[in-house]
Amino acid sequence: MSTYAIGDIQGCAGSLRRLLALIQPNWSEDSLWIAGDLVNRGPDSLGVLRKIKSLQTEYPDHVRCVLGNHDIHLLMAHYELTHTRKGDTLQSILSAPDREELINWLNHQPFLYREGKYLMVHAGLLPSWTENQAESLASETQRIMIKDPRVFLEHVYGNHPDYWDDSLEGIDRYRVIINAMTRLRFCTPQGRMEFHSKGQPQHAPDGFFPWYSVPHVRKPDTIALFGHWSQLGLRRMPGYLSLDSGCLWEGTLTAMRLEDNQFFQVPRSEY
Ligand SMILES: [Mn+2]
Repeated sequence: MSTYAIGDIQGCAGSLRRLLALIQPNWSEDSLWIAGDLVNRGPDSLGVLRKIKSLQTEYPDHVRCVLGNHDIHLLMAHYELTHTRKGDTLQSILSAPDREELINWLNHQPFLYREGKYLMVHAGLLPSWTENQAESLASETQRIMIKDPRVFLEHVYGNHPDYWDDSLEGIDRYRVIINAMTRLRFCTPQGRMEFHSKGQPQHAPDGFFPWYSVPHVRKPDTIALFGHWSQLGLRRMPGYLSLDSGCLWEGTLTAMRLEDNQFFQVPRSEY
């Protein structure tokens, strides 16, 4: 039984095909975990979304996926709450005959997946969150979003408040949860988030640190899997595994086998 964790695919359907051919999952026992940002910027967002949806539909207990910031951007574009931006490759999905089914499927993906000692999010976790709290905040947010995605997403964009407080309510509460789980790279030891810097972890703005390098209250034997940070790249650290090996940026697409930390890589492909 093997679990393969994959970082940001971002529409690189050809690389995904080659990676699946390389690892050849045995679907009766192996699992595939995907750390979000299935779509956008790469050449075939529609192909990736269809592939992962069909795999999860066929093997629901073996394919796990969390939402990333580009996936949220797609949902917002679908509900006409935002315009697509230069460089976006979402139009193929928005024009697809199966658009409604694809969006509905994406809408039902969680912000966090937890199994055993692993917690998978797209971007990060705040230092004051226990693993139980992070899991319950993620499912609370998902429940609210599923109820009425258009109304929920209309107010969810924004950088403030930029810190967590247990007493936060309403849209402020969900904005902090979603920003941490889908956009976070740098924060202060107190958990104040910064959203402008995308560079290498050593280039943190003054007073900020990579979120995984400040002390967290989570149990030390848990491992957070995340993507979102191509400048950080594939990196194994005590308690953390960074999975975005920059497929989109001339890098590679990586599957890390969690049981033995062996990794499998394919190069970026043009289709
Ligand atoms: Mn991302």
